[in-house]
Amino acid sequence: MRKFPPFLVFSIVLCFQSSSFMALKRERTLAMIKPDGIDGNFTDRIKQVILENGFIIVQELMVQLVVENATTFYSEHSAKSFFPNLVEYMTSGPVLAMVIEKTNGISEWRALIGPTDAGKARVTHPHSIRAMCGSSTQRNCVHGSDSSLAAAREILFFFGDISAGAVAVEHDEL
Ligand code: FUP
Repeated sequence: MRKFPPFLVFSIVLCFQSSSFMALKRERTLAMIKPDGIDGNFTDRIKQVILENGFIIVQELMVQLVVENATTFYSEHSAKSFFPNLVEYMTSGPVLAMVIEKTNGISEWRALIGPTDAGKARVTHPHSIRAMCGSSTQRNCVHGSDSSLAAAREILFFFGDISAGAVAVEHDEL
């Protein structure tokens, strides 16, 4: 039988282990139900989808964002023409922020929510959450972090740094 040099065998095993480890990484991400989702009474249905798809909800917080909060959260879009409308919408009512966790949770949650434009989502991703409860590009009902960097920043925003002016709202006050 042909013998392979030990360093080659070692490298192949290492590559295999690290790629399978990366593919099975448990991740936390930020899921948010936006004002139209809360207002339309979609909270329970969205949470049901989250749990049915194997996520656990680690933490949750219902908050009323103020302009400063929404401006910071969406700062990467601050130069865009839609930004003032986005901030107005995001401060128009309470949002429910959740830290959710699953293997490959960041991409899994993004896949579940569907495309940004809820109108298009209804055509191309009819089973997505945005197709279920969103109505446009702006009023798209839910948010999901798009990278591990964004997930870390956004989780910190709501669950580490939230003292910067947002008002926590009890569920039964709504
Ligand atoms: P997504 O990651 O799918 O939430 O989408 P983006 O980061 O591109 O956009 C963030 C938010 O900006 C969207 F959820 C809605 C809003 N938006 C608009 O209102 N108009 C646009 O043309 C694009 C985005």
